Amino acid sequence: MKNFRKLHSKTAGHPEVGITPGVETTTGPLGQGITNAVGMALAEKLLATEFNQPGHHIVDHHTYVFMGDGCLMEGISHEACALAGAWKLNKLIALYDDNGISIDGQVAPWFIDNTPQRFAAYGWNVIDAVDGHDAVAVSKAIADAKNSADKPTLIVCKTSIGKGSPNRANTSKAHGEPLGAEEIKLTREALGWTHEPFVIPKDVYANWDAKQSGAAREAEWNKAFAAYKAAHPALAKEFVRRMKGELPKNFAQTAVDAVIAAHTKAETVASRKASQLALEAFTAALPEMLGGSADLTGSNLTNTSSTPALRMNLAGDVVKNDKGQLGRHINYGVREFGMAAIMNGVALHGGYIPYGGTFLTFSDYSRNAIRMAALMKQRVIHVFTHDSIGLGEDGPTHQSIEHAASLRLIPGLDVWRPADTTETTVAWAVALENKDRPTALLLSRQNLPYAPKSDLGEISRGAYVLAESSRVGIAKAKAVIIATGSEVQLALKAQELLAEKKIGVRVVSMPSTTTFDRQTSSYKSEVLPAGLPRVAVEMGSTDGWWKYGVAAVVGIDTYGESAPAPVLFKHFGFTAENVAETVQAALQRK
Ligand SMILES: Cc1ncc(C[n+]2csc(CCOP(=O)(O)OP(=O)(O)O)c2C)c(N)n1
Repeated sequence: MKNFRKLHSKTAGHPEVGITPGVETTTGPLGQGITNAVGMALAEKLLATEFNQPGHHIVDHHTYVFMGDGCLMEGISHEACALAGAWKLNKLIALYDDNGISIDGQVAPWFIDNTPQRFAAYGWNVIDAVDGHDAVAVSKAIADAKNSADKPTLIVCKTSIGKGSPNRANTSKAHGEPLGAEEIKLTREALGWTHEPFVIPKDVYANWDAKQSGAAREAEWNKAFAAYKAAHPALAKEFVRRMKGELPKNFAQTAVDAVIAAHTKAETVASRKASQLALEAFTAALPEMLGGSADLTGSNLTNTSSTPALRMNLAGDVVKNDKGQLGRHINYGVREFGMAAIMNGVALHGGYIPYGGTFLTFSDYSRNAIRMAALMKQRVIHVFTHDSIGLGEDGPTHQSIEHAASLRLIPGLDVWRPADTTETTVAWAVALENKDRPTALLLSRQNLPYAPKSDLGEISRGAYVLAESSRVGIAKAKAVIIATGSEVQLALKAQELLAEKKIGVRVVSMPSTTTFDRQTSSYKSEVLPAGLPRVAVEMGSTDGWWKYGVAAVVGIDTYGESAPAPVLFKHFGFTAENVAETVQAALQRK
């Protein structure tokens, strides 16, 4: 504690997972902790359903969460807690620090919700008016909560912020600022606390020291697991693999097979459909994949034949479908932010690789949870479809402009915008293999013709030479066109148009700038040779492209329009002719 908020200390300003032992999630952005907890409790319930056997309850724990007024004011708490009720997460126990104070002061003028009634309406068990300073009362409430057979429990703990401080208790001044020497003195007197700073009295230490009892509980579990392993060796092995987050040994082969199958079929489909085709293979091979969509399943195409919808019966048990399969595609409802932060909780718990879909434009709703996944190094995969003006008639509210560029700015997040079935399959494989980073897959609504390619090995490096100028009969390239996703087709057509004018260009497909940026400088300069002018083509903000030393960007820095996609492509200059002219202009300027 002496190092509180000092550089590289274990006691950061907000607790961070992976830095401080015992911290299970990084919290700080209010409302996401409770939402992570819902994800953790869901993971526990699903794992228990999958792995527990009669007489062997190896997955059997409660999920506890502390939350304050701030968490409950945040909209995301509504998204998450409504789902916790619907999913009957009876082993989720939330303790609400009901002190009536937030940073601006007494919350009464701006927070008048009847919280117990609100949670009862979500289908929660509510234990109201517990004295939060009375450990025995809280303990009794927790014991009661554990008896809840089919509902999560909210324990409303009435507390005073800064209890004991004569002048600061029950005021927002007790929230974050130090009490100061004089008030500390008065508080010590009021509480009768005579010990020196940082001295923990022996009896207090002994009461809080859980090393022995914890070790005993751990030994108990290890014994139970050994018995489980003896009775169910295959399941036990699979459980260990799943909890370690390791892919099955044959995954690399599964991925190669899926990529080659996509390449061989060379289908013309939307990349969202290509994603579903890849998912069909990967969800069959990976029982840990836990899918979902924020009420856009038919648009995001996140479901497959091995991922039926997750459903609970009235008792709260996960039910099997008529084929005997357990549900593992989640209808999150229209709750993008909730979905993203619940997926973080699922990933943190372990045992599952969560993925979920919505339209790319609504990634903004999820954005802070995506950022948290990156900060926490969690493998969470976002399926963002309808990735550009190519969605057409729905218009500017739904057409992503700045989203690809802004997602690429999140450190530690991989962003893929694949051009066809093969690139989409590679993107999925890399996302699944990237154990310690989240991924956003940006996918088209509209069909994309297959981009013929000779080498599949370099796609996973984020960018590769898709078509040398020799493809169109010209020995030497004078320029490079860099394109992503749906615009790779434009680049190939522009290459043909330029060939008619005896101008050779190389087409580089760059499905993942974030992945390409991590490659060696020699690979980068192989793909983007020095001296050749570069033109980037992407239906989105031009900002991010200048770092690749481009001479021009065919992009879009305004909002889109509502019209059929082909009309919009022409209107905004996404034609092969315009790309070719832009390259010619760049060559003339050289
Ligand atoms: C999303 C988000 N918005 C704002 C903040 C800044 N903030 C930190 S604590 C707080 C008030 C929290 O009030 P409450 O939960 O009642 O905590 P208490 O004052 O009782 O400690 C705010 C606004 C934050 N951490 N996260």
